[in-house]
Amino acid sequence: MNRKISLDLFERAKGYIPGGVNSPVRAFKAVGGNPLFIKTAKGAYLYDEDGNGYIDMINSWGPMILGHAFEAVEEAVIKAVKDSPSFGAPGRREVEIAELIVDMVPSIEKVRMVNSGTEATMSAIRVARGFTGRQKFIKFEGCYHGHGDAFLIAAGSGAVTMGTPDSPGVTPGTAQDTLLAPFNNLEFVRQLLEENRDQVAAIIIEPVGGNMGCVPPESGFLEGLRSLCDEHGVVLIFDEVMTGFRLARGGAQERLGVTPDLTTLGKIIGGGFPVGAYGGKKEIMDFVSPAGPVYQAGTLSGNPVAMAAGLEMLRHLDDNPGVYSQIEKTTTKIVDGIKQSLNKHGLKYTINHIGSMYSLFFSDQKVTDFETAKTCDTAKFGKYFNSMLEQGVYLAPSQFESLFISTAILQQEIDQIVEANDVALGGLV
Ligand code: KE4
Repeated sequence: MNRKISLDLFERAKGYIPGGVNSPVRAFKAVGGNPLFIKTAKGAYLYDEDGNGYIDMINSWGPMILGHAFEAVEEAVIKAVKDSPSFGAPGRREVEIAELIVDMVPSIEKVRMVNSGTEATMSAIRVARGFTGRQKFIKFEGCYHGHGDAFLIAAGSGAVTMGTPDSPGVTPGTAQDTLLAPFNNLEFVRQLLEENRDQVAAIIIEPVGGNMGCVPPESGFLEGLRSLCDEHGVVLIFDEVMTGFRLARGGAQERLGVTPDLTTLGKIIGGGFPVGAYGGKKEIMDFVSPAGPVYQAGTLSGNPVAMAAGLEMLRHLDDNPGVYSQIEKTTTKIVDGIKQSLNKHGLKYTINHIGSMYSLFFSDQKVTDFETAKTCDTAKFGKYFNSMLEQGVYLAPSQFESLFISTAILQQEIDQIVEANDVALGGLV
């Protein structure tokens, strides 16, 4: 494929933007090659500046669940922008989307809109600390909650599981309050809570891991976290930035039947616009300013155009629950096709799949946490990724990302995706 314009744009970008991109994973560093600069997208397809078309399996990292340029969302945005893009004052749509989120997500009684998933998780931790008066919180290795300092923490060395900074610029003072545990390891969490009795404000988790590749919780794990949080007076936070409104109308918490105290949201909630949110129990959320003492603010929070996009997307999902069975069936057909190719080529790679999320792991081990995810052959994944790209299928440019299926992917696209997988996997033998 000719990608000269993308290449020229990337060279220009590197002169003005760190790494030439506005978010690191987009630079294709994990897979080799150069990023595509996208000119337009419609339905299941992305089109780069050189006019090459690709079936989109990332869908903007989740938001484009209805495919690109969904007309009802587009119309709502065009209508809203004519009334001015921003007021910096309350608007009707903020009330309407809050009412709808409370109706759709089982655990949310009150919700605050912010501008990204990172803002949502940062704020949720702050309010959990303010509500409990405690400082520490537990996160899980391989779970990503945005780029807030408190989350950029690697597992500490040795028995003490106090975190260590995972990025320059994050201070030891910050890291000392972040405790790390392996995903799907309830016993480890039980011990952490015993060792830090009455010091832990919150446990934050992706109820289905998406940032180490797709890693569902093992049976009883989330239920066990719920019980431990009740026993220790700890706020259970489900980071549903990825899974919210994707795995079910009410997100992973509805699908898996475990109710958190707080939920963080993003991606789909904005219909493609920069929106995040955090919400949950009234008694906790009423600690948030100006109702309570925990400060949090945002110039463009509840922006009318972004609210119009998010409202239209959530309304469509709320009115069309068949979307969820449709994208689950589509994903199952794709996964079954890949499994047939793996068997055909004698490859022992493993696949994790839930709803409209899946990951093909280049490892013969069952992937249940970050340690097992790291056994993957990332060089082989890079070859596979680029072969798929050459065949017009746009995957996440990292082994440690989930894929997201949209309603715009129909039988024709399924057939092309499965065929491309067969060629790409065959090329690795
Ligand atoms: P944002 O700040 O990127 O809106 O959201 C951060 C975030 C929080 N929680 C979860 C579970 C997330 O997956 C994310 C962001 N997801 C990544 C995809 N792995 C966004 C893509 C990127 O960083 O460019």
